[in-house]
Amino acid sequence: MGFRAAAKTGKIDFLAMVAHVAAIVALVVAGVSARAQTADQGWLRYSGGHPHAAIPTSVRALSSDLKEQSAVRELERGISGLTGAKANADAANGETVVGTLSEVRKAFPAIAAPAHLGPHGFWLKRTVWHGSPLVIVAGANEHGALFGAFGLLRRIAINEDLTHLNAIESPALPIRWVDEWDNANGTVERGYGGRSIFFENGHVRDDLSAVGEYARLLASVGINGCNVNNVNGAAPFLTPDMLKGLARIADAMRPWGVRLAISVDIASPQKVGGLKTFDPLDPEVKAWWAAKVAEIYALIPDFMGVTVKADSEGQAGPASYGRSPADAANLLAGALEPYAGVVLYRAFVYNNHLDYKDLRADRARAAYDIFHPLDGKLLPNVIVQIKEGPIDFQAQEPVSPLFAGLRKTNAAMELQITQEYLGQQRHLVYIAPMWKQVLDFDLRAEGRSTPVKAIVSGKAFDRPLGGMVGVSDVGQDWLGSPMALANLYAFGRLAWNPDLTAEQIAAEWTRQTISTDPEVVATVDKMLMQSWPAYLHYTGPLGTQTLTDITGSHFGPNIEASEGNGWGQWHRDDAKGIGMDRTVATGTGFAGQYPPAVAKMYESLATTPDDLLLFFHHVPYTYKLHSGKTVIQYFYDSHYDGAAEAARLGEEWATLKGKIDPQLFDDVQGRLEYQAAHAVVWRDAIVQYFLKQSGIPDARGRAGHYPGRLEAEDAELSGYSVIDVKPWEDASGGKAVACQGATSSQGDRMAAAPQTSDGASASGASLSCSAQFAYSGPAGHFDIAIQYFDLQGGVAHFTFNVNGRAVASWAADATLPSRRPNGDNSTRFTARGIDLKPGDQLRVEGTPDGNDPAALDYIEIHPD
Ligand code: GCW
Repeated sequence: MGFRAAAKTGKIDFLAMVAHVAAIVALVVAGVSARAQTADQGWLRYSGGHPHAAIPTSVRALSSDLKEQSAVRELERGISGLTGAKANADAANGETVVGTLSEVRKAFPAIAAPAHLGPHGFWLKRTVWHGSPLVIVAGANEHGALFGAFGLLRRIAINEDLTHLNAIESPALPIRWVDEWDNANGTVERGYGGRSIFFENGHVRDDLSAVGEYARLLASVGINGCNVNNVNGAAPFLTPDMLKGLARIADAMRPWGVRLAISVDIASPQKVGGLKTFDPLDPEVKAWWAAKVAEIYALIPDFMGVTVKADSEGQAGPASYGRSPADAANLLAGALEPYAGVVLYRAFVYNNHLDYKDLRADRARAAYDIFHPLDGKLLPNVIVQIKEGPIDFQAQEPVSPLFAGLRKTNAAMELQITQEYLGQQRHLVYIAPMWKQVLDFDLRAEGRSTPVKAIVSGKAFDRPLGGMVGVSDVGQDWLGSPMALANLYAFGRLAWNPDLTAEQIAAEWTRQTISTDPEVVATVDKMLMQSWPAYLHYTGPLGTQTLTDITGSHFGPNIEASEGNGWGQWHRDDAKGIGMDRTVATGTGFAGQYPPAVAKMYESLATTPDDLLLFFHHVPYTYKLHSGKTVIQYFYDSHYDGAAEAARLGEEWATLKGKIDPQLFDDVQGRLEYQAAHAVVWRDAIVQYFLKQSGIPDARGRAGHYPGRLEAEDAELSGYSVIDVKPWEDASGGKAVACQGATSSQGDRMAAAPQTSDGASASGASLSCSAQFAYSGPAGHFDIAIQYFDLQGGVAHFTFNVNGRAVASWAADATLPSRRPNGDNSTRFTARGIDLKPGDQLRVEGTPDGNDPAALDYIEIHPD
């Protein structure tokens, strides 16, 4: 879980601390890399303090089935870990028995068992048998029994009273998958948790122990499928060698009931099979797939199926032959049908060369326009996998209208657990509240209540299949951030039971992962629940989507990146107003894709909720929201509020010091400090951009005014030269300084030829630059934030001096996106508790390294 914190703090004695901290960091890093990757690092900690005499520690299975055996091992490990009692202590104290419902009936004929359990469901019962306690973990089948074991352990871990335990559960959705976007070379597309646990160097890894642990984590929350490879570039996964490796992955997951699925490239018959064509209607192509699928099932008898991305973002598809997605989906479905395999055909099909000038063009329309006409034409083992919103995992979108547009077709909802557009695990964003909004949204199809959760469970339109698919993208550091695991947990829990609330799930996760201390639980849950609204507030509210660099990192602010190109993630801002007109009357007509009641709501400005206003309407900046505020003022306010909310997350976490695991405390504290600083980068970028664009001042006087801020470009520079940052809004005032040979408006060629400093630096370094600021405020005690750009491709060093004395020094060694100075890598170091008086000289010295020119944006001085 090593986190290279990008936001740093320092005291006046910082230099002395550096060596000490470095030593600790080295120890921690060594410890982490030596430590195996296990599910215990997730929520399966099973740490003590839960005396549960009610649960006998003697555990046995009623059959030799693999999943029942896993259940027994997990119960032994979990009960002893949680209660402190030795496993299998004494059968005379009763026993915990695992089996299927029919096995249980046979073994305990006198006990009244439920007549029926839903598919994969379970029954947990505490009773007395021949005078001793008996706990029954009974599944509808062996898989249900395994889920039951985890269900029992969860109840112990969250301190439920189990004396009268008698519970029945079954999953609401049949398909509960995670998708991984892993590439054969070991990278993970949009993964922020390190390299692949499945692949390296073009092959399946030799050591798959992490895969087994991952499957254990997944099983514990009811997940039953895992697609292990990227939907992009999937052809190499069908070679004979790769299939053998994939069979080993399936073996590693099998004890936990997690079945393997893979992404396939629809052009594989040509790319892998050497055929001249991949036309889905060609008989040779059909035969090729039949043979390939037979080869797969010979190796992996419980193979679950395939996922397809076709005719989308450069992936080949049936359109090459004038065929429809139904032709391609049915081709694969036909091949998989004899083995009961399924096809998850992604509805993420759109033209990424749209004409920006065409006010009727709209990417949001694509999924419905393409798939609605195919309703009823897809085979029963095809499931259309629909992203939760019509664009692409934005911080906020309306629900995809396609959920209501397929009534004779199975549908699954795809969402992202990995935080591609939600701060990439560097920001704390608990996504369950957003998923809940989607699941609970009532599309009013056929004029009746049809919430998305009823559609994807198959109930609303009486479909046999349906589900939820979460793009998880774990790596060798799981999700990269320990708090982000709450999202993986929440995904599984919601796929099992979409009626749970986000708060309930947060509390369950916190109790299992961090502490059962009610104060800790309350604080962590509050933070989790605040985190998505906060992120929305500082990144792009009112339905503008995430105002990020959509053609690059998808991380930092970049407002115009979505405009003027063919990608269609437009918000259409200009000097007068902002928003996409998606109405039927005057816009793209997207609103009309919803069933009538919802279409009517979005068609009218008066009834569109404020939080999606700009997704559906283009309005002047002066347009008044339902709240009475103008759009522009809302932009200013929400960004200031959002940044303050982000800062509050850190303050709340600080109250947990001494109450939770110290390593976790420090790790998360570093991340939250970074997040608070990056929220300021977001705030300033968006606020200054729209101030300039609209020309309308902030009624509260904040936009464009930064108390205590001194711009680097106004400082006395030695060696540093002024650069234009791109996009301009990512630097305070649009400019920064870089220690480089020549000014580059692109931020290119940085640090090509660092200049010799004036020689007065405390470190005596010869290749550094400096920016000197004269302090003119009142005397006092201050925190001084130094905002700089931490680029990839080099580790620049900084020193901060007051009146020639070095008070802090640090390395720009964070792993943030981009090789150019911009909002992806704008970050800060805060020197705390510094005494200043008028006339003091503050100096930042930057020493470039490699591609990193020690670029500096500003310093900001605040009373501490
Ligand atoms: O959000 C976008 C991502 C791509 C991804 C694509 C998809 C796998 O930026 O990285 O490709 O969605 O969902 O297919």
